[in-house]
Amino acid sequence: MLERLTLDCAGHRLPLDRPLIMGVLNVTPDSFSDGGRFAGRESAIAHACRLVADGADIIDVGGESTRPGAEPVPLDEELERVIPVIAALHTEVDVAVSVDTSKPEVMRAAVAAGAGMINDVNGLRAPGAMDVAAGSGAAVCVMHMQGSPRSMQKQPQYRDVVAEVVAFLSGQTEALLARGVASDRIVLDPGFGFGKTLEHNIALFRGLSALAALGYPVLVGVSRKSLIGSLLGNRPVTDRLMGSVAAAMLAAHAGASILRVHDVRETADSLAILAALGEQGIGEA
Ligand code: HH2
Repeated sequence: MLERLTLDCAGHRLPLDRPLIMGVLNVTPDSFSDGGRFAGRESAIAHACRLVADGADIIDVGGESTRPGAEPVPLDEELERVIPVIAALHTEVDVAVSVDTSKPEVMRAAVAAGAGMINDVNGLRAPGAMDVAAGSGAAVCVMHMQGSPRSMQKQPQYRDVVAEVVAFLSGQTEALLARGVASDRIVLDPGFGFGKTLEHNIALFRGLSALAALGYPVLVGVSRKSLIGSLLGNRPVTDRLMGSVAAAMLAAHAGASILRVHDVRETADSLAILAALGEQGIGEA
């Protein structure tokens, strides 16, 4: 189904013949599962190096929490949080660095500091975001979100969640292509937990193949999210590891190309088993 063999991250080409692991690096005081743990520059860089050693292919640096109810972070503050870390990682680690932002100014500065991917939970809807992303040379992950973090979980509503998410992502893809973005720079993400009820999330997960059918790599981010907690009888965020890894493996099996996770080592181990004992591995034995 996937038509492309590599993802172009500003010249750093990532292979797409196996699921890639995107390790989460939140340089925020308030992220839902690890807020404050890596907010200092030294601890952020040390954690990124640990994620790379554990098997991350991409490090996703975010300076603004997008958990339900989160307040927006002022531009200067977000720049101050993420740019020095991205600049340091550009020289210190040998994997692609992604910036998790919805602000065009942060996108531009992050790419100048060495980011090879722009990851926008707002799907490039901010004025100017589409043009900055298009002109950057970086890979672009376009995510679907209904509403904004402050209010998105209040009463999300869809007539057909899979069809509506696919239509939004395909429209944004057309707009990127029209601005001259090569198709090997585009990644699509249905946005689990962003303006979706548990039922919406389940429908989207089961409908991943409809999204993959657009022909672009699909990113899945379910790590430690409340959807996992709900499916396990309202488990706290500290006790969602096994559920997160199981969901990531199912996503990989359904064709996801990038898994955005906090627990890189456990995900990498599970992917190794999937590769060795999954259908292809047995056929090759
Ligand atoms: N989820 C989060 C943040 N960024 N980006 C993409 N493409 N897909 C996702 O599912 C996604 C994302 C939320 O997780 P986290 O970064 O751990 O939390 P917070 O937003 O509270 O910092």
